[in-house]
Amino acid sequence: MLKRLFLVAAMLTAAVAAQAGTLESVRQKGFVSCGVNVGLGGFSMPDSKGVWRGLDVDACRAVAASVFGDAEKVRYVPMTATSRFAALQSGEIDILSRNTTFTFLRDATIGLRMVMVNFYDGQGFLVRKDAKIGSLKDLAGGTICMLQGSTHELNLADWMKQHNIDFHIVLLDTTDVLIKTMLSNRCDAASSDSSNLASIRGAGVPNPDDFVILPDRISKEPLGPMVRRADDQWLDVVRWSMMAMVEAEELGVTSANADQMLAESTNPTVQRLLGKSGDFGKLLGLDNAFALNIIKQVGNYGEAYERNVGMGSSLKLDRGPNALWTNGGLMYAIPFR
Ligand SMILES: N[C@@H](CCC(=O)N[C@@H](CS)C(=O)NCC(=O)O)C(=O)O
Repeated sequence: MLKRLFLVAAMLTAAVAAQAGTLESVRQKGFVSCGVNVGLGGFSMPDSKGVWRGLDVDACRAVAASVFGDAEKVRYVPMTATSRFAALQSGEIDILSRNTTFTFLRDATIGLRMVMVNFYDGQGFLVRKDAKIGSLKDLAGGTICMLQGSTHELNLADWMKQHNIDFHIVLLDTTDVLIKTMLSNRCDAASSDSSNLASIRGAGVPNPDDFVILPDRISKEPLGPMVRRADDQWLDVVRWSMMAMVEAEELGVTSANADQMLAESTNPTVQRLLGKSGDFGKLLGLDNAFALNIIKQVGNYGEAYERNVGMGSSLKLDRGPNALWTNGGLMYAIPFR
């Protein structure tokens, strides 16, 4: 009995130690170490001045705003599709925010935890317009190029099995190589998350009008950040930082009106979100103004979407499934109460 109690106590101590983990170490080093894509327009890419921008970058900035009251306190660590998980497991990075798909196996077997979807996507296909291909089935027997270490290979294998259609699959290392191989006519199609293809079509090839994205979507690719397992406090910090951006959009709180809403809004949810009541920040080990800081410095989810991948960006993706649930989409904040 005593031994069992001791064991439980030891496990609890270990759990508490793990919980003290990342938030504390991030505070001590003074920045959030964020694993991002080496360069994917709209998601994570340095601009002409070397400033990182994108929807995945904004997830990192939101967490920095929560922890430090300063969205700039992030160090970006570029990751390839294959290096990303080990970097998070080893503690090299605190968050992996790199157009990463949530799947059962990634959640259950690699010591990591999915936080929250920040972009609902699906696997698509980019083809040359002059090939006059209308759908994936027209490509039967053709060569499809994609990146290794991604979800895409298995998705396509499943699809081929289901439809009894075969393709020749070529696996490549980086997006740059994928684009070059596509441009040299060695692939009939490039396959990836459709947002990825939009970014390649928009900025990766010399003439976007030479390429089209087929209407087929063969998979669900819910993208979002991951953290290490057994660090519930850090998981909460990252999850509720992102949730705050969606809740703010639902409530109509923006970077422009947040201060005014804090001063004037009589809506109890707005008051809790912005830290006027409820002590929600403290409950996460943060300042009660954590969400206010995010909204002022990074914006609500809709602002981040439009600026990075929506109408204010070169990608011009409509909200689609990433619209708020109140507008027929899937973005839905768990209530702040
Ligand atoms: N969402 C998928 C795909 C992520 C992915 O790595 N996509 C490639 C497609 S082009 C990419 O971003 N490559 C950038 C690079 O490594 O250069 C996953 O999590 O496996």
